[in-house]
Amino acid sequence: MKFWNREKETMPREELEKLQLSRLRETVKRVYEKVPIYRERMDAAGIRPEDVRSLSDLSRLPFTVKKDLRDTYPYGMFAVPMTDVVRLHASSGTTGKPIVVGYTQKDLDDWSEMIARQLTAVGIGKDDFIHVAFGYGLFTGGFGIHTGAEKVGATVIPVSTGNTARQLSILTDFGSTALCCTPSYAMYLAESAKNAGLTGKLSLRAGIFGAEPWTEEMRREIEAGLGIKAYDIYGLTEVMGPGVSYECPEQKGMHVNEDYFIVEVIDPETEQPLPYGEKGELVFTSLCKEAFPVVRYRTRDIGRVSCEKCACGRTFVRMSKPMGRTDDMLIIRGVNVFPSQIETVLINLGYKPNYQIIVDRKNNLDTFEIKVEIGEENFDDTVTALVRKEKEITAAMQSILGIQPKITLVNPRSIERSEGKAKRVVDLRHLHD
Ligand code: DLL
Repeated sequence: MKFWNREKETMPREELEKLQLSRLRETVKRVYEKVPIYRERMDAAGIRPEDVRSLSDLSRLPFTVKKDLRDTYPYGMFAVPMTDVVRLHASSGTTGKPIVVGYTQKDLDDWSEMIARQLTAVGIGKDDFIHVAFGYGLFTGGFGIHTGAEKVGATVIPVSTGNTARQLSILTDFGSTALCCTPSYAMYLAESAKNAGLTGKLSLRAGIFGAEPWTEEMRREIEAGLGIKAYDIYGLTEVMGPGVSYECPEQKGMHVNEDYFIVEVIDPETEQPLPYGEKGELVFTSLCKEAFPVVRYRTRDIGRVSCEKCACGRTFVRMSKPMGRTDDMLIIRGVNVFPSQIETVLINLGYKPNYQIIVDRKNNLDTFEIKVEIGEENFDDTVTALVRKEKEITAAMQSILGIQPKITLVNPRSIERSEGKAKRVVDLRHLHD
């Protein structure tokens, strides 16, 4: 088993919790002194930094939510002077202002350490050519992975997104051995490689994918399509970017970098902490961040955390793949629907995960359509065969979702491919409000 930092990654729990507590106390003290919104909230809750005496006191601190970051746009939650900030990233909200986060040089060093941990864990190092097809820019994916990849001494190819034909020639000519991008773009690259007759001709052997939900079924598709092992990585701009948690070769959840973050699980309705093992909203507190510390940041991501021992030897807890976001979940005619359920059904029936969900409202009733792309091989199918397929998908969806969508089969390659995060859902209901 390979480790970038064995001492930290396998730290006995007791020692780790001691370290977490001292770092938590420092963080809380710093935000109280430097960031007005934290001080106001803590004063209102009647808690002072010195009241944090054990890790369980964390649950007495107020939550931080995305709106707080918007309300203090752009730099209102920074805890160091701008002269110490060496980089900014931002997350583009679909509505309103983006949120802006900053990093000191130490923050960037810590971030690359976290990426280096995963790369090393999955056997990517000096000998590798890492093809980074995450976007470089305000999005954290490109630069985040980049510096960690340099840290392990790999040859980094900063391709960024776009121009799939060029991506394919770089993959081929430069001999990329590892690929980092969104899972939906990895699928598209696999499909494009196949169409270009490149299947089996690439040197790729591993990939690290994240930034959007993807199912185990999708993992198998990517692995088969590109002939690689595919690993998951999780993170979010507000908390840091990619690398908050990472999959090890056991692939039974993502290890949270617990010397840098504390993860809690809460009931999103009651806001009460839940024991590890139960499903709920993930909440993160940073322990080392200087420029943009976060205390109890509510991610809206729904998942589970397991503290069972991992066979890899890491003592960090593992989080499940986020099962969707509280704000991604669709409520259609009163039924909760997650796009990941739809993806699972389609792949299990032998379709590629090229689909789009369209929700609208007619005569005060929700309409629910799923466009599903057929494969090239079905292009010449008879109408009867296609109708049979639609019926089969409809029945499978009905049994899993508990609600019946209208299934529309569409031509191969007619659903727009994404270079970054896929846009699976078109919800038009707000137009009628
Ligand atoms: O997506 C950071 C990132 C870049 C992660 C590259 C991994 C790789 P945001 O754009 O702020 O940051 O989006 C964060 O994306 O709250 C999750 O809902 C979702 N997400 C991120 N990673 C995963 C994953 C980046 N592995 C939001 N599985 C998060 C499922 C993920 N969802």
